[in-house]
Amino acid sequence: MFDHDLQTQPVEQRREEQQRRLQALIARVRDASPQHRAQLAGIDPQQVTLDNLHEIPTVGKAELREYYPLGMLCVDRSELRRIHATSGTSGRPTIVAYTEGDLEVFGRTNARVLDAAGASAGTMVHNAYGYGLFTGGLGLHQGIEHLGACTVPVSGGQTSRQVTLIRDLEPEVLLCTPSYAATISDAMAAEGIAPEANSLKVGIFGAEPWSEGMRASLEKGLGILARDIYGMCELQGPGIAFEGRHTPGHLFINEDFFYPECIDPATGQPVAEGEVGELVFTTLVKEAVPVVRYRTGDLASLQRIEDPEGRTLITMSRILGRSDDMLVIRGVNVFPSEIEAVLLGDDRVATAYTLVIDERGTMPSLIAVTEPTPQVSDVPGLLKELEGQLKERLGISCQVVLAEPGGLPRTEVGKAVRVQRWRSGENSPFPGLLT
Ligand code: DLL
Repeated sequence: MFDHDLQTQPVEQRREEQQRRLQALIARVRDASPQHRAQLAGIDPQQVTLDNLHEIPTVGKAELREYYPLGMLCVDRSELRRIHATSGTSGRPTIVAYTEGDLEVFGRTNARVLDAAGASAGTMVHNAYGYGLFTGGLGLHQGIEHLGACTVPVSGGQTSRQVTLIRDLEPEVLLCTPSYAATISDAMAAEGIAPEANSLKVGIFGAEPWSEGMRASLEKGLGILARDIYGMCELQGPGIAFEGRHTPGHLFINEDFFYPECIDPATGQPVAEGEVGELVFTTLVKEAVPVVRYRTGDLASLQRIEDPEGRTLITMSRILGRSDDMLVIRGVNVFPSEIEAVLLGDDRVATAYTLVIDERGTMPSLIAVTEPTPQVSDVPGLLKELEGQLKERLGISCQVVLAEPGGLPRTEVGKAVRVQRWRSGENSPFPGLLT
């Protein structure tokens, strides 16, 4: 196991180190930037412990925006080695920066991710996460090099070239978003490459939500083991947490570098182990832009498990949703991942889908648009069955509509956009969708 001693050390021993790192972090950043000064005013680093950390105020995306671009920087500019940013749906992107030391941690934590999925020195890794300001491509690249494996730094897009490279270079590992993996899987099928005939053994997918239905579909379509990776730009990028080969559903958190808490998003109070709440992280060793108690907006639970491979790192569940992407349809909370789980659990429809919130009437209603696969013979029966399953799972009705095969947008670069709003007076978001 890569970094074996640190990944398997006794929990108490790690806790002592986390405690030391926490106090050193607070002492180091307290006066280092205007944001940290405001957040940590009056706090004595010696008094901060892992047990009372939750009394320190949190920070969130709003602060990162306020101190844009580098107002949270805690080192001299001359110490910076790289800049990354989130795409940002509107307005200013979030800028993050890395020192030499931060890049070393970036590589090391992502090497743990790759190792847990079965990669090692000598493995060839097809890296189709986007390169550039997005942290996915270069972050995992750093991990592959750290592990001593070989990178095919292809980035996203140009799917037919991706398929050619996979066929000709025979990599064992595929890295990309789950939605792009679905696009690659469809393109391989269209070229007549059977799942068992490709060289791929494992895919490490993340950067966007994906369900167990999507996992099953990717594992079947690509003939691989599909594993989850979690991260975010504000903390570092990829490499915060990862599933092991034997622990699907549980992501080990690199907690010696990223200390996790789970809080009730409404009250801010810690929730019990195993209970769902919002993840909050403190970057224990980050130098350039450290964050103390960063609210991620991501909902999950924390749990200690027995790892057959011996890791003692705490785990998080897969991301169950974001505190801000929950749809409220006629008073019912609906997470897009719930709908995905139903649609992708059915072999008769394709992995591409989009949700339309129909806001033309007095009350919004939900339409799921998907595509049939060639084996569907009874379309009305299929729609009725899917609508029944969705009603049972969501507690409200969701109409299901089929687009022409190939009619829905496929992800090529960036993250999948799964939810569209259809407002009064607008044309249907998809040709062929009922009006
Ligand atoms: O998406 C970093 C990353 C790159 C992670 C490659 C994994 C692989 P951001 O662009 O800042 O960073 O987006 C972070 O994406 O707060 C989650 O809401 C979501 N997200 C990331 N990974 C997962 C995942 C990268 N495995 C935001 N499951 C996070 C669900 C995820 N959501």
